[in-house]
Amino acid sequence: MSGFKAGFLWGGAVAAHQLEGGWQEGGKGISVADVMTAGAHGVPREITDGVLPGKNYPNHEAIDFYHRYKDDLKLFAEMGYKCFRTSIAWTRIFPKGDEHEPNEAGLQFYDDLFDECLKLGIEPVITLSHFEMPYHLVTEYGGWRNRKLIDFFVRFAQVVFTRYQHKVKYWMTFNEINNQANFHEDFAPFTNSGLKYQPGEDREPVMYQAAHYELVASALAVKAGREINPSLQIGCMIAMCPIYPLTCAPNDMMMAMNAMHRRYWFTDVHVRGKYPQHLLSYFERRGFALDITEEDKQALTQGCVDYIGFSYYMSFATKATDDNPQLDYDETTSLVSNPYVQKSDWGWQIDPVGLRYSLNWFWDHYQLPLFIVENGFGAIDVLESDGTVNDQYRIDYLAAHIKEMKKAVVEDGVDLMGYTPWGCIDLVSAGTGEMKKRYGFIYVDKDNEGNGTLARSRKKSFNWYKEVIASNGEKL
Ligand code: P53
Repeated sequence: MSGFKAGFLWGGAVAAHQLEGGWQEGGKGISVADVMTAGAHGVPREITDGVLPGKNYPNHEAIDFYHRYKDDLKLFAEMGYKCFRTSIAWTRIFPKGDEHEPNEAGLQFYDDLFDECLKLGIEPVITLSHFEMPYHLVTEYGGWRNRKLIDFFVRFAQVVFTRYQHKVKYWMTFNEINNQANFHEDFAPFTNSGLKYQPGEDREPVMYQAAHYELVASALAVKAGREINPSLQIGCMIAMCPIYPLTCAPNDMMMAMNAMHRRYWFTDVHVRGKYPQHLLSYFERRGFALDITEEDKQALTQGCVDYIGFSYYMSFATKATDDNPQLDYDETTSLVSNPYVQKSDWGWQIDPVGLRYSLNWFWDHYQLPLFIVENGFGAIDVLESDGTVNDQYRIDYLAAHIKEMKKAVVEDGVDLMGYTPWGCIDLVSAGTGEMKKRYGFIYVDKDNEGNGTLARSRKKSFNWYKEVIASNGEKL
């Protein structure tokens, strides 16, 4: 008896913009992912003003899943997937985002994709907005700084809930909505919310305003989804990097608590339908006058999520410093390296125990079913001349995390719905735009410059994960 419940959702996760390609096919509009170039570890992706000639935009072709999904899904079925998490590219359904009528070719593509999944016994798990909002909403409306986006998003949600209600049961609204707590860098505000800042602009209140509109949009979407079909399960999606105090000095502990407040209040609003008092007090202290209406507050209480989906890759650590007497957390300056854990080649701290801690943290706070919808190891893989990839390091990473996940379920009693490792087939990295940062059980022949045959091959981890699923997590 492994402790994972019957029907545990073993599977894999991806996002439309990172694997589909076909960026101009079937009437698709330009998304924010289509104007981001390839970067590298320490080299940010460039956000260009529209699509410019001569630049490398890795998401335009990605791994061509748009044309190859039938074969790729067969490989997922071979591993025994019970579910497959992907997103619906908003720009396939509403190419510009502000149209009144959806694009039928885009809707048909996802009908075909979901039918194919279901034929193979794989349940689709769908994110509505995964770093791929229409670029037109950025240029015309300023992204989520504009309240009008609430209506556009809710319309999109209603269209897809209605269309796919009998094919898709599990949904999430905004992917990693809390990444934008890191608002000093350009990446998270742009990918989460389509925010481009003016030089010298006070970024923080703009981020809170955008997040507020998203949370209202999420709540209205949840409410609409329930009215369309009460059997839909609609969750939120949080990027969980638990923040530890570097030492047991009391102020380090307080600093870590404040940091957790600053990164995870989004979950409070999604789950409880209202803002935590610590954040309202913070707005007051900082003098942030946000547009939060009585109607918004009402909407938030009516659209609480059914479950918490979250990603887990790493933990963070922080410490108090003398120049920060109020112990305010700033994600670009407050993090320190944890001497007790190793790091990946991209500097991500590897901490399997942190997953058990995170599961317990969510469960203690919210008592809602949890779903680990991303976890994985971005690494450089070598394709041997015989076509194999010996990714033992990936197996080690995932096995260590699954062991901790099992302890959280069996020993700690956490209610866990499923586990979908990230990038179950190699795809374009969100953070860097690289192909070289690989997560998959399936190798895709393509490099950072876009060269390669796009051929797929099974890595060593492919057969390993197949056994994990077949044994319901017993054989690690
Ligand atoms: P990449 C930062 C921190 C944690 C998760 O990331 C993150 C990010 C953004 O880079 O993103 C999630 O590709 C995201 C996926 C993404 C995956 O983690 O930068 O939901 O779209 O690909 C891995 O290595």
